[in-house]
Amino acid sequence: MKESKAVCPYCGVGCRITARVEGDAVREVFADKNDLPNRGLLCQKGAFLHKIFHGKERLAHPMLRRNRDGAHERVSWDTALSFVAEKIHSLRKEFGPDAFGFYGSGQLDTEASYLFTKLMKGALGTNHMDTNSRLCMASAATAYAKAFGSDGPPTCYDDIEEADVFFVMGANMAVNHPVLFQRLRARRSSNPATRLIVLDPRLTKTAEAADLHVPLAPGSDVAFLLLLSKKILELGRANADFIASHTTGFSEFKNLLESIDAAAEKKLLAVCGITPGLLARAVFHFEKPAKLLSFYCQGLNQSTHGVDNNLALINLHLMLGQIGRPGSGPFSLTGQPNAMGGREVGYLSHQLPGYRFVENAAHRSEMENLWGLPVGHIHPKPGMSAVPLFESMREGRMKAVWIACTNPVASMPEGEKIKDALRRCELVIAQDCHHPTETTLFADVLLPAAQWGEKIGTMTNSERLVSRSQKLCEPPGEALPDWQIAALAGQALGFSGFSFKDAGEVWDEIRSVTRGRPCDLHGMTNPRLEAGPIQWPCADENGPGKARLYTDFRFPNPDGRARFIATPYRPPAEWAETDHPLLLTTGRVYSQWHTRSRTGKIAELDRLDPEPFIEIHPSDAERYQVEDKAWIRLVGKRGTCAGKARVTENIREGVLFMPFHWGDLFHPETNVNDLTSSATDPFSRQPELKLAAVRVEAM
Ligand SMILES: Nc1nc2c(c(=O)[nH]1)N[C@H]1C(S)=C(S)[C@@H](COP(=O)(O)OP(=O)(O)OC[C@H]3O[C@@H](n4cnc5c(=O)[nH]c(N)nc54)[C@H](O)[C@@H]3O)O[C@H]1N2
Ligand SMILES: Nc1nc2c(c(=O)[nH]1)N[C@H]1C(S)=C(S)[C@@H](COP(=O)(O)OP(=O)(O)OC[C@H]3O[C@@H](n4cnc5c(=O)[nH]c(N)nc54)[C@H](O)[C@@H]3O)O[C@H]1N2
Ligand code: SF4
Ligand SMILES: [Mo]
Repeated sequence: MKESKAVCPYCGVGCRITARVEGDAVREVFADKNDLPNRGLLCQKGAFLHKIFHGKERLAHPMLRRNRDGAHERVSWDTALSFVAEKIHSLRKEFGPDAFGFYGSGQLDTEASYLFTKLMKGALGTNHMDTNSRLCMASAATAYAKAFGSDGPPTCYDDIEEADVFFVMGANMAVNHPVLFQRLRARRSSNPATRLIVLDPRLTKTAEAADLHVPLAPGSDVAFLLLLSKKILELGRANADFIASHTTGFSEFKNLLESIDAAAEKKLLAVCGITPGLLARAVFHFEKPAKLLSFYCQGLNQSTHGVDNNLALINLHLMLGQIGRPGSGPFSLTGQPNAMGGREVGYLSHQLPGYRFVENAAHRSEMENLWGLPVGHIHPKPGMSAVPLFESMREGRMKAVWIACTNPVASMPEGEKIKDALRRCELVIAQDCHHPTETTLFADVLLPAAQWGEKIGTMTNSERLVSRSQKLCEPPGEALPDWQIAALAGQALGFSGFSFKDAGEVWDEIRSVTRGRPCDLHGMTNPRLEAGPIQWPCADENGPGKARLYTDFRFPNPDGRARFIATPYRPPAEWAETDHPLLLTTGRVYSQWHTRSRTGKIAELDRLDPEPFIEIHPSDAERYQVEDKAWIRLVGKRGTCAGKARVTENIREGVLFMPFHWGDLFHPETNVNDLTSSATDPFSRQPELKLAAVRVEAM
């Protein structure tokens, strides 16, 4: 039996795993107590990782369908990639650079994300490349950049052991970042003076563990944060020294808070759907100086005012001076295992590697230099983000798309529109380790990817910790690591700069393009990463990484200061009305991962939550004659969706909750994204997946 180290491929906690391998079989996985960041802990999804190799429906060979009515036939890699290259060149020649786009994933490792970025934005000179991070981290990344001058969480997990008050907003950590939440619980039991405040329309497992749960109405976070900040200001708790020395924009923020008179306060409380008493109980926890650590995720990000939600929370931290010191800071929880690494190498349509931006002329010229491209080759405008990318396919403008490591037919809002988009596309390429998925069914070309454990790859977790995963076993058939598929594609398209002998060589190039940047990976040589994970920035090959950012209170904005950005309350894109009187919000359960292509095939996990359900408050159940465990249909403005009713007092009256795990391969009527909306945040372009108006019908 051999032991090898890997990183869990599910959530952004980024747990390190030791795998016991016998021959080519992964026998068991466990966590070593000396390994960071999880110190011996794993959740159930991580603990059953050895079972993902037994899953059925693996895609093991390249497959091609030359016409849509025919079946996929097995072909060689050469045939598949020459077919793809020829088609892409001819479509671009005929219809221009908008004819081809790429849609990737925060589950690709950094090596693959980088090479696809280099292929699209560098070699092909198009920024029409986006990823599922647009549905996930875009609002958080945009807000960090607006406030501090750069993306990147300033905090680290060790802050948990230093914090006094935990403020968890729009995140169900007990379910979605379980190992981190265990650490938070441990801190609370060893130090009972610490406080946990949870803001969520549902009494989640996370909220159950809290000192105070505020069951605010969906979409009301800015309203709540304005009220909270106003009361804290009135208590005289603003940190005047910090504000004067290290920030700009406080007077506008203060004016906004002071403009909230008694009538406006009443209105904002009504928006939140909470009593003044509940607000007072929240304010109480801020009366004395305390180290404040805030965790937040999709409850804030997936909104038409997702950036405002983030900024409103950052404003609170700046006002209290709660950043850059141990135990404090606004900590954006990363969803996917490598949504951080992908951003570091510029995989969203407005980014370039090294936290550079497409719109910045100096950044473009630096990348042209590093990539050996002619001056002016990189397109100066951000490409289409996820929603418009698929919209342009539906409108017939984009003719070809390459989809890697994501299942947009099940995970994008308005699933039916995504299907239409793929039907209208002349060429759909899907790179996945499974087939069928809701998306691969629409593909002309299927490219088999090696999955976790079958390849070497590097990922960055929520706390900027960069971790290398080892190869544990061989991939099935002809499946290849994603980075290698990107490299072969670059070669097939006729570009230089795409031959690499191994993943380590790709990593060395990534180190060089992040050198001197905020997310500096230069010091992380391959041998160092083989020995263990390191946090960025790490400039020096012999120096350590950095646990916390902004400890000197200098921010990467040109004036070195952090910015207050005043955020008035704005209502969501849609709201309950006569025909659609209930508000649906969506999310996750503990045992399933997204569209279930892995967790749905592991019996031990699947049986914990085997079918789609809809949480509904007893009063609403009575009003609409819904019985517990009965199948009900939700009718929204864009479609319908069915699930089993769960009548529970754990959800606000007027609000429903349904997880998005069960796409239409499970059942043609269970995709909750047939109901969700494509309305997006004006700054981050992240869609409002957390709110749709619906009515209930019996089935
Ligand atoms: N088990 C499991 N773990 C996962 C994943 C998974 O699929 N399964 N996915 C990973 C990924 S990619 C991500 S992005 C993260 C997501 O992690 P989370 O963001 O924690 O997950 P969600 O369940 O989508 O949403 C969190 C909470 O937001 C609440 N919410 C809804 N609307 C609002 C609102 O307007 N305001 C507030 N304050 N709260 C609101 C919901 O009730 C829900 O409890 O999880 C990661 N971890
Ligand atoms: N209603 C609603 N919708 C949502 C959300 C929500 O909260 N509510 N959350 C959004 C968020 S935050 C996210 S992150 C997305 C996630 O949505 P998706 O990314 O679409 O979901 P996954 O099921 O993780 O899809 C990953 C795909 O990659 C494949 N895969 C796994 N490993 C590999 C690999 O190593 N290489 C390759 N090439 N393929 C691999 C899997 O088989 C699977 O088909 O969903 C979004 N959609
Ligand atoms: S907490 Fe996240 S990273 Fe850790 S084992 Fe569970 S799913 Fe994997
Ligand atoms: Mo996500």
